[in-house]
Amino acid sequence: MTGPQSTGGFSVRGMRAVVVGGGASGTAAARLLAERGASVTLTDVRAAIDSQVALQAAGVALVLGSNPAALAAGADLVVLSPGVPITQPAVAAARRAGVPVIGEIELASRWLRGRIVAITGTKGKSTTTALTGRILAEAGYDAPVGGNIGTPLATQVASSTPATIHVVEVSSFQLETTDTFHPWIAALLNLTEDHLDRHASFEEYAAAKARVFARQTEADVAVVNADDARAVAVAEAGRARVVRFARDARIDAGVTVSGGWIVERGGSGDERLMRAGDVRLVGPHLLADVLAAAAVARAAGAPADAVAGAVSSFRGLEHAMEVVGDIGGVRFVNDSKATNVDAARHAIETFGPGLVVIMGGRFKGGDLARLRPALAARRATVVAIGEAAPLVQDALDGAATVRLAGSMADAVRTAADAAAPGGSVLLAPACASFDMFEDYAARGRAFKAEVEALRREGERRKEERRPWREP
Ligand code: UMA
Repeated sequence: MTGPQSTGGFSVRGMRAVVVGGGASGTAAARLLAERGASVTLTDVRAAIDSQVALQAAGVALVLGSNPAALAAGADLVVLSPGVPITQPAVAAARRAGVPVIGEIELASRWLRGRIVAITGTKGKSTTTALTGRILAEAGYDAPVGGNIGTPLATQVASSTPATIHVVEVSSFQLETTDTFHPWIAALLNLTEDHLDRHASFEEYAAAKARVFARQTEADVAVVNADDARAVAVAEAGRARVVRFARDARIDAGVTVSGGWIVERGGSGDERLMRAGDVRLVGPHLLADVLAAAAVARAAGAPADAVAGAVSSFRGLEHAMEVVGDIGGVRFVNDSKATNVDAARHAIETFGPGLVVIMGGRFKGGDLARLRPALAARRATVVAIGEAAPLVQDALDGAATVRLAGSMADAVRTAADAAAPGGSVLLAPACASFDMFEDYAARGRAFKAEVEALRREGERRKEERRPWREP
């Protein structure tokens, strides 16, 4: 077990720090830098940002409407929000001028006093991160959850103690701008094509993910999915002790399912952690997330009853295979988080015949045609939305009946019309949301609101059909 992450001597006192991006991450970074004595300027291409007033009150100067290259190039330190690519002109100018450029995760991690558990992978990060946090909390640890899941790591610095275990979801965007980031336990859940609109190639994306292990030593732990050969290769290239979890592959050691139990397999046999049937999440890919969280939490020292207690009471995250409701025998499921082709395929494979899938949005790359077998096997209907609708239609026509919809309201109604009782309507976009929504959460909420509107309409119609009676 290595000690806390803190690199101790890092100071920004008196430095001119420039933060690029004024969303959640940049705002938290700017506040932290100001608290630590830097002279901070935050820049955003938007003309106005939500945190404007709070930032000004914290002494942060704002440059809005553009990200001037000269501002970044004249700084002592540039801190990036994950949504800002390192190839962006102002950032590239800073790098050319020799200014250190780091991300908010890297910045925050330099000041943490506790240890870091980092969870990355193409899919399942948020579910695994949330569940790991719950298991560790159940085991009595101070284990705040943050990072890509929503709460910036920078907001955890002030309350970090040597006993804290920071459970951090890290994206490839965040890992790209790390340098000294050193997780005690790092997990790689899987590795498939994603974010190819931002990373130049799959290799570059995989290299960003591999950075989660880069600073680990023999005293650290690398948790990896034994069902994913590419992920295993990346984990094994690091120095940390590798701990496996597997839903399908046969493993000699690690966390897996055997005889209806989730077990930890070791030299002295299988230790039963909990009954697999007590997992409340929908879909085999979410079972893999449970195994990952159990493996991470066990490596951190959690006892079996903490795993069983936290997992059996966990009903999953909003927008991740979230069962929204049932209308006329049709189940509506919100998997707005399925923003790439593989995640959508996993979601689709969870269902039986007669499935209707709402798909589309802003295309991020990947091969949509890979969904054809799963859709054909379910005699599925696809309702295509957003910018990618023509791409979806071209890629899937023939394997599924494809219909087009101009809005989420239209999509939910078209999907409901196409579905038969006993069937399901699944929102699994395989695309990003930014063409129609602020983010995937807004898309998921829009889906749920439309399902609710549909349910109310149905009830109203039922009411109207009732024979009129004298009051
Ligand atoms: N901006 C610029 N210049 C640019 C690009 C963007 O000024 O060149 C500005 C935008 O105008 C905007 C701000 O930067 O105001 C947005 O920053 P951001 O995109 O980094 O978003 P944040 O609100 O800071 O949220 C980020 C993560 N967003 C992304 O990685 C895109 C959130 O992950 C994370 O929860 C949050 O930090 C806290 O850590 C979201 C996400 O979609 C959930 N992640 C991707 C995913 O999971 O697939 C990686």
